[in-house]
Amino acid sequence: MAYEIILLDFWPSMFGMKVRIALAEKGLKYEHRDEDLFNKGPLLLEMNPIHKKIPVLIHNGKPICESQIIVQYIDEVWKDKSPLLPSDPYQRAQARFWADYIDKKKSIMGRNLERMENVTKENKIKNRYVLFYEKK
Ligand SMILES: N[C@@H](CCC(=O)N[C@@H](CS)C(=O)NCC(=O)O)C(=O)O
Repeated sequence: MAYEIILLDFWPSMFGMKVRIALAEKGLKYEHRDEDLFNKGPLLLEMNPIHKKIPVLIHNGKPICESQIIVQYIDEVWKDKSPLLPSDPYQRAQARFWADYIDKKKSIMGRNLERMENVTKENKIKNRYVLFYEKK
């Protein structure tokens, strides 16, 4: 079966997880493709030529990049199913604040781990997620 939605992802990614939660909340079926971030596939490079990062949502062949933008897109396209944000503008602002806060924390964590020395390429990405969960 050909899916109209494809998610280019990397399973431990918190950015990808955010998109997976949004898709699950909406009850959408999609094809999940795990990318090797050390050897990026041609589809990822074609669909996200600017950042070359996951997650990328491909909807009817068209790419949407950046997790916050993807979540917003999902909410707008499937607006009749389980709204992702509260209807009250103040509550919506609060929800957006915490989403932004978590994104910034994730980015800082990623950068710090990139700077770590004596870490092999293969272990770098594994350590990133192990350290994150140990710190929680
Ligand atoms: N701001 C982006 C961040 C995405 C991101 O950092 N993705 C990481 C995996 S968690 C990635 O693809 N890294 C590959 C690279 O930096 O080359 C978003 O919210 O989607």
